[in-house]
Amino acid sequence: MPLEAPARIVSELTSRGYNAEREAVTRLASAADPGAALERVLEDIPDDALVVRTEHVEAALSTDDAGGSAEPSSESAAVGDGPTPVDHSSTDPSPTPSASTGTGGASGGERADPAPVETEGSPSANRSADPAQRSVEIVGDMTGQSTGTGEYSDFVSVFRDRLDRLGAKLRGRINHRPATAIQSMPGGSEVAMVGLVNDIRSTASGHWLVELEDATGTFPWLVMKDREYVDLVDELLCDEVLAMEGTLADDSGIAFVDSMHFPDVPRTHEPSTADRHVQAALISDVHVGSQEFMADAWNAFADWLHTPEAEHVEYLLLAGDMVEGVGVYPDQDDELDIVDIYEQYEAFSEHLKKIPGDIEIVMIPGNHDAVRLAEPQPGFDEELREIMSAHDPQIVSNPSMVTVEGVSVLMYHGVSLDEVIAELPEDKASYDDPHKAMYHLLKKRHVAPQFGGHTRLAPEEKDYLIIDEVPDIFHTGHVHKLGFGKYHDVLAINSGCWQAQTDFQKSVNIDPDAGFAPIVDLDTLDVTVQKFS
Ligand code: D5M
Ligand code: FE
Ligand code: ZN
Repeated sequence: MPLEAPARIVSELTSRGYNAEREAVTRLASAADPGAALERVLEDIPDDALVVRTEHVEAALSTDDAGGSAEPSSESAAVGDGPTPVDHSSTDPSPTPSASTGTGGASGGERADPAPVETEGSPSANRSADPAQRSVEIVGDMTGQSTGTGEYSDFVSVFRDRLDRLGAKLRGRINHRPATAIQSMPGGSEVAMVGLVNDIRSTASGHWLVELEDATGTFPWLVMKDREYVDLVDELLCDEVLAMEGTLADDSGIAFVDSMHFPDVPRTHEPSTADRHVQAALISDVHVGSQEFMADAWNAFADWLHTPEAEHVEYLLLAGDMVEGVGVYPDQDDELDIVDIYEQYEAFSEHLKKIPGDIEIVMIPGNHDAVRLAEPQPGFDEELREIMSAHDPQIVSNPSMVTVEGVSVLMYHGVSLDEVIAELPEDKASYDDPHKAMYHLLKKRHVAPQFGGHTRLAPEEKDYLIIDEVPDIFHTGHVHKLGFGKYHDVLAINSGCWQAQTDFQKSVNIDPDAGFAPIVDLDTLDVTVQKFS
């Protein structure tokens, strides 16, 4: 087995019961014959050592002939907010030769003492920062909390909860009345209502009729085609919560809309940032088990995480579709590399082990994963957790709010993005700009507003899909396109995927962004994109 890749060295050491310092791995990787160097290190290492340290490698290499090597490289595009200046056209990154000096110059960071070694995950490559500085808090994980039985009453509760909680964000802004009260007000009155969108249809004369529903009943609102806000009708989805203000018609049977209000992210929103320079990689859609899974790109990513350049990447957030699954789409079997779902997770776990053991991993399931399809999706069951336990990832529900060193990240797989993109005009939401589709979910303060389309919703006592607190970062995947930008200062990132184009995607012209890892600076919320394909 060629051992030049850091991740493979780490796996080899792990399989022999050792953790390793990052620099030790870097040195081994750049030895002329890493396999022989590793054997020599293990021959010489003291019997009680659990961690292969730089000095062990140095001692072994001083009697060995250390040669140069090629390190995997990646492209990076530094960007701030705004549209996505990712270079999609660039070709494969060429390896950057880096000579091993054998004197300690290769690794970044000024590490005085060896940092404590993470022992939970399999592989370990020391990040120089003190792991005690790390923190991950989870809010809204509904794993094990599901109470829904699919009864009609559950649907009633979930929509009542949605109207109550999203309505609360609107009621203070307008002088609203219940639907039944509006019906009995005199014609010509100024009226306002908070409700769920029940129906949207165009009238014979080209105006729009939007029916709003609240706990008392429904009321029709007419949006005139020549009003400036008619454009907003294009953005509406059924079952979202909004408020309308307007004037009652003479017979009080309808109101003419003067303004519309959305729960939205307040313009005053100021994101929190981490107190130190630390980064998170935000990825999704690995699709292990698919013939199109890009193992080489994944290995290059894992290798890169072992390099000094990635030293500040201390978190990996994975937004679903770990595996390809079975029976997700018709004829999917023809494209499977691994047909057994458990074996897919076992293979995924092996790929996860290549990620340095001192990176914290948080993951949620997606629609290809082996959990219920209806959202919210609970985190994986015990059996699957056990299969994926080697790296000790935190596994939470889809969606969940994950606060990393003070920066809140709303993780959601993103199935509703298909719906948003299908329903809204191209300039407002498209596969090419997936982050713009995400903006609409932020504006509606709900990750999957429309019930009964692509997105399957599980009725629960409460609506777990509401975006109650404004996140600092909104992270989705699913559409296999990379895009990011800011909406009212919330960073929206849709990560790409690790699966090359499937036959289905070819048939519908989806050209996936595969093999990219967006890296977020948690202290500035700036994004850089690393390319591994
Ligand atoms: O989703 C990847 C993207 O491709 C997402 O936008 C859905 C779409 N997709 C992929 N295959 C199909 C089929 N067979 N029908 C409809 N839409 C599809 P993913 O969740 O990774 O499959
Ligand atoms: Fe996917
Ligand atoms: Zn998906």
